[in-house]
Amino acid sequence: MNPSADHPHSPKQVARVLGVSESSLKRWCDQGLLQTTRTAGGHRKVLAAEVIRFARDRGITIASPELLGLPPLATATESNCERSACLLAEALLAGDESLSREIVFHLALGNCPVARLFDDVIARSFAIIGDRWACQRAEVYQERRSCEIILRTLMELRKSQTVSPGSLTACGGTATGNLYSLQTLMAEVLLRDCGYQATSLGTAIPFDSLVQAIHELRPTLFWLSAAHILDEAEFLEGVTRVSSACAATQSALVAGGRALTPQLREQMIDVTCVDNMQQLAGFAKSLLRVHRRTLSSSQQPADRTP
Ligand code: B12
Repeated sequence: MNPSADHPHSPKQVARVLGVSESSLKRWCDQGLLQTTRTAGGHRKVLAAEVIRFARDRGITIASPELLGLPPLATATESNCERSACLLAEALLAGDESLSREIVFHLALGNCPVARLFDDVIARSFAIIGDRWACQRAEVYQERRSCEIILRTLMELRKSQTVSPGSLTACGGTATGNLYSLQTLMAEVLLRDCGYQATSLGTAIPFDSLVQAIHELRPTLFWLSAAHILDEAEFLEGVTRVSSACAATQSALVAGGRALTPQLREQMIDVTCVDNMQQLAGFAKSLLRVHRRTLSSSQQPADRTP
């Protein structure tokens, strides 16, 4: 089955996908709740993206996602993530925003942890797109358009997140010369998912300004995203200043990105370097536990201490 968004499905097939009766399905189409198209022969059809949108808006669990070419919801297994990454790469290269968005939300609202969605589905789909570009089977505009689609989709995911007031804070971004925005937005959405009041400061920020941000915002956690480094010596000098600013404000400093070679990591003092979003989630959650423990022990009434 070709799982593209514009693959039309008959009401009978959609009823099976949603696990409902054909009559209910036809009634929803009649009521215009489910957008349909007509074939040349006048038969009603429903597009995959519309089925996923309808199910999500009505809180209907998709009984047979595989009939839409989507992986089963239940488990974020390796093969499901691999299949979703391929599906997403095809949708992005085709510029199909609605299917790309639905795939991401389908997984995010299913049981796929956000960190795995970012590492094993979205990052992997961009590796596929990067390989296609590298062997001239994809155009630069397709790569850039894919970035824009995923940036908008992650912004929408961010909008659907709520973080309770008084939560620990986090902020971060990329330094001068680094134009990559996907990774720092991912860090923001992931840390919000972990319960932090997290804000991405954006891209290509001079180190002086990053240092100023740390002193002014005093985050519990500060992240540095390094997908591209213009000048390694300058970068290391900048990281040293960021690291001492974090020491002064007791902010935990974490860095990630393909440009962080092992040689560079060795020279980055008091910086926790991670390889992916799952490691960032692990780091953030352990920091949260430490803070909660400190908080609860500081709230212990003095007289209760033995
Ligand atoms: C999209 C893209 C761009 C876009 C980015 C747009 C955007 N809005 O972000 C733009 C157009 C900016 C770009 C520019 C360039 N690019 Co480019 N780009 C890519 C592409 C296609 C995808 C990269 C991407 O965003 N992946 C999605 C992210 C989420 O995945 P990721 O980076 O792997 O990140 C994961 C982990 O590394 C980790 N992680 C990464 N960063 C961080 C940060 C933190 C805090 C944490 C916790 C984790 C973490 O978690 C992420 C999720 O798993 C790759 C191809 C590929 N194979 O990947 C080429 C690629 C990376 N680009 C490349 C190059 C050379 C460039 C340029 C230098 C080209 C040029 N000469 O101008 C410029 C540099 C621009 C600059 N000064 O910053 C090369 C890099 C080669 C190398 N040896 O490293 C690649 C591999 C293309 C190629 N095949 O040659 N690029």
